[in-house]
Amino acid sequence: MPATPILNLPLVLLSNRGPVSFDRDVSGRTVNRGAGGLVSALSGLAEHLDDAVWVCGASTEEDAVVASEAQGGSILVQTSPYPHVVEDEPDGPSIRVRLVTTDPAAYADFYSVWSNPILWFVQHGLYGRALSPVITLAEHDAFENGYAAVNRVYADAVVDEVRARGGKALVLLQDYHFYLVAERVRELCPDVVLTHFIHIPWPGPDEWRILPAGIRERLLRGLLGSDVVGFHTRRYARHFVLCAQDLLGLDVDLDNLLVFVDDRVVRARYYPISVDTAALEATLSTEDVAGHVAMLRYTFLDGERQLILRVDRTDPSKNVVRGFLAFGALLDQHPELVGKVSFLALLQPSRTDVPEYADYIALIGAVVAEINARHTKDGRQPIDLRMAEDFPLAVAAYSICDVILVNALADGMNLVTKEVAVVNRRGGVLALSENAGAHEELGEYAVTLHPFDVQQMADALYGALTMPLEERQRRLAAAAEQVRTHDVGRWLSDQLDDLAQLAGYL
Ligand code: GDG
Repeated sequence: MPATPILNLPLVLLSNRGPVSFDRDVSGRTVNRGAGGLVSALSGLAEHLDDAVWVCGASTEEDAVVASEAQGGSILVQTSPYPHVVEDEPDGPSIRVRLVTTDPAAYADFYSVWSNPILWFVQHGLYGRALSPVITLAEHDAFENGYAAVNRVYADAVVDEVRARGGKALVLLQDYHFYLVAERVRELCPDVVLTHFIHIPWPGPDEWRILPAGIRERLLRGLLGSDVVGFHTRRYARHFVLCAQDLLGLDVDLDNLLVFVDDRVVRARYYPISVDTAALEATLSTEDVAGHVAMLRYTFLDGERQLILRVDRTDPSKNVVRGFLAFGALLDQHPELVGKVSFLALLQPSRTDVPEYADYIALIGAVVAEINARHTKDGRQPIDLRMAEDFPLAVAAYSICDVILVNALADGMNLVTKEVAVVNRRGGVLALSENAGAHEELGEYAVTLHPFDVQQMADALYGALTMPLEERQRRLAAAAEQVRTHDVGRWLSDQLDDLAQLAGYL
């Protein structure tokens, strides 16, 4: 939990998805708590403070109704024992939430033109460059009237909340949707302490040159409105400082990760995000998970058989197709493994409105069908591909796999790797891309993958499957220890300690 002195400052959080969202069923309005370690860590922090508000996008129709009822203000949500809105004094942990609505056309340009396709693709190095991206007047307009306009609306909501607290607050901004917010908040509220944490990779200056100079400079200037820009790894933080030097011509101190802008110093820092280990262990011990474990063991692990697992969104950055090609090569080159090793892929369809993502799902299906046709033995197909959202099933599979395959082309951190390290009970091997942020922390316990080299990945999978059990267990225990001592609470408290120092509270 946070360093106590920072608690003297009110807190304003901003993220695209918030801690709760509203829906409607036959019984009336329902409140759902947001899932995931980030939401629980930040909610945990906000619930402990006297004065905190979470600004986020209205993501459902009912959210928009709630926002309009609140007339642009915030609502108070008591989060335990079940989430519900309260009018005055809560009798349990609570959090203030301000749901922001924006013009639907502007939001579409912000989200489905700039944030998800363009920024995500630039930052994960997904563009082939020969033919994409093509930046036309439509993209320029979408930047101005979508990304920049929506950022202004969110920044103004944050400014409103800061001013309501006397103009001095700790402001925590999250992710690539809001690169222009910090600059505007600082301009209007010069006494804030501002940090912006970025959950995805930050590439070097040459990748950013894909974007027009005027746009990339605005994005960087926007971020430099922060006091601290936080990343998962030292590599991304260095890239950010290099971008400030190379693309904006600013003075920097690369060793200490500092950028000198106007009369201020902006710090690039790295705080590797992590998982809520206690919550994960609790999920592991539920009956739901136990039922899945029994079924998975029965299906995949009778006798001497082994299981390779992957759990990912169907995002091209996760490199699912090359992962299957590597598995196909493994079976081609080691026919003795056919019938003995299965590959379970639990994939969650993602961003299917983006053409590249829809095409990618089709390609995954075709590659799996081809490998299964080539290597089916005794009626058993080597790859079991399941497209579904089922977190308990994922946790069950984490606990009994022999190898977790994480071969992302680029991945900010990759929480799946950390989750497997904590809950696996079978000496599971982490087969981990050198381009996943998690590799900086866990690479020494993993089998390293080169995500473009299918042959190297096939060899690495073979090495993982044939590694002596003792060695597997030794590596897994060390990885689990690293994650347990650096869980999501640590991610947050390290940031708050730094900010407390900056604000002169320690
Ligand atoms: C972004 C960055 C960074 C799995 N199956 C289901 C499900 N999961 C959970 C996993 C894990 C999470 O979803 C996925 O997290 P990742 O970190 O692997 O990947 P991204 O979604 O791309 O996350 C990433 C992260 O932000 C945090 O900063 O690590 O690099 O790209 O926790 O166990 N969740 C649900 N249903 C499932 O079926 N709801």
